[in-house]
Amino acid sequence: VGAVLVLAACTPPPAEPPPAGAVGPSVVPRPVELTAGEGAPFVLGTSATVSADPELAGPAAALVELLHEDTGVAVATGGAAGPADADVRLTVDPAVTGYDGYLLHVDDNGIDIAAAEPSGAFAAVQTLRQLVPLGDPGAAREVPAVDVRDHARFAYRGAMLDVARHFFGVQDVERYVDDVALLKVNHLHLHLTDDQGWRIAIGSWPRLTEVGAANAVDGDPGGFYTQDDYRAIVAHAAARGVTIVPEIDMPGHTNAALASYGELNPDGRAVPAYSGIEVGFSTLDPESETTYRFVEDVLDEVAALTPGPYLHIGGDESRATSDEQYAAFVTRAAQIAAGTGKTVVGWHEIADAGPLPPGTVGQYWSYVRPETKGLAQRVRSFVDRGGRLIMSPADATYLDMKYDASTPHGLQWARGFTDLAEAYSWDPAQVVDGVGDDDLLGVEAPLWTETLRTVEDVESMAFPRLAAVAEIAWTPQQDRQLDDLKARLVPLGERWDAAGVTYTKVPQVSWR
Ligand code: TNX
Repeated sequence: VGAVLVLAACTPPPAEPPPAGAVGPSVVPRPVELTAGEGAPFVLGTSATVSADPELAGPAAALVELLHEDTGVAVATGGAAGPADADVRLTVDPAVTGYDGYLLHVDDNGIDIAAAEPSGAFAAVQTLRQLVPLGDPGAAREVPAVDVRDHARFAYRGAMLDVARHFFGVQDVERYVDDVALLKVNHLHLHLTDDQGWRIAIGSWPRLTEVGAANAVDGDPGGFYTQDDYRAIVAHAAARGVTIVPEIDMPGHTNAALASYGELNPDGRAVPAYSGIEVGFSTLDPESETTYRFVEDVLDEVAALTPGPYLHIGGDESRATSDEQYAAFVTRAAQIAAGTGKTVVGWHEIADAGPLPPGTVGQYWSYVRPETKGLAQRVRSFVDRGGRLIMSPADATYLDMKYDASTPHGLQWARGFTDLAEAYSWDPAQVVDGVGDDDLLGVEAPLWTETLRTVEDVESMAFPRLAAVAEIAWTPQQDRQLDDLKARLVPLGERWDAAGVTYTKVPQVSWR
């Protein structure tokens, strides 16, 4: 980190970016290897065809849909004279290595994508989209001849959306899935429950949404997902190669549940709904068997809706329980979660419980330079117990922090403003002493929504910073340079404009 910062500080200010059309192929996150080809470009005509090995039908379907959305060109599956004759050909190649690894070759004869797994082909689809020039809808485009060999640094590249403080409907969440998938983010963590709202219908505890979903921060309208809504989100995400990670936050951050059912409260009485933004005041009754029946019923239903491997049990900021009660609660809740067959994930505080199920993943949300005494040892305990870590340092990855004093929404508690440089200039393997690449599952950028009401608010906070965090999670550390990222954000910004994605034109980038 130090070296990157020093370099950035000594580098002269970036030159004006070249005019539109003159930039070479530009992709975010930066691929491991991208070589411009010598030959002629591929002319993507006013209609195009895609063929794929059966194992890659998912990414091929995504390409057909997205390429049409991006260009207005009619795109269909199959080739005129057979699969080999299609414009884009997706082939399984077991020799392609690395997390979500793929090869992408473009010449005047067509476009070839090779990957060992569907996840690699999904990544290739997003690279290809960024190589297709913008143009009038339906018009032919020249895709530059190029050779890409690429794979991710980390298996888990995440974004989190808090749908509890403010509710975001199915369409908004699906739009955010599409937004993050462009950046090869492959997990969307949904923070489904908090003090202000419970957002997922649970058949065995219906008052959670009958009562607990009505509210949001500032008394704004609430809302919730029926189980069918939730399945629709999961399916939409899967069609983009994105896994949904559901979070039920416990034992704190539970006022909405405590308002719905008196028997979950330590004194047996339901509390009023909460519309403020304080944290740390609520807790499920850690001494009551009813609580554990509740936890089991809820986690069973959520796990049944979840094809993905992870189940997040929260565990943050539980300041209304004693240390002993907290440890005992989390130990049991984690066991119940593991009993569903899922890998347990929790905010890093759950390190204080134990024993945790083997493989439990901790999500680190302290700072890039940890301040809390003893934190490194607590965080390393996940690795010692056979689990791994997701890095979400709040002063770099919390997308709800203001960029600067001009940001209309957002908070500032995580060491003040977070500009593009701060979001980008850190190395996940240099945060916690003794935690290196092999101990990391990946990186996630959470977006808390106390101050955010609309999907435009969400996008303006996420972009461009999520592009920086996604690149940290994808691109080798030695290949990342802030000035280079800034140059590649210029054409990405034009893509966001064309797609109607709201982003913040941070002054550090020479947006066109
Ligand atoms: C801390 S980070 C929280 C959330 C807030 C967020 C606001 C964490 C695990 N908990 O409850 O929404 O700060 O930035």
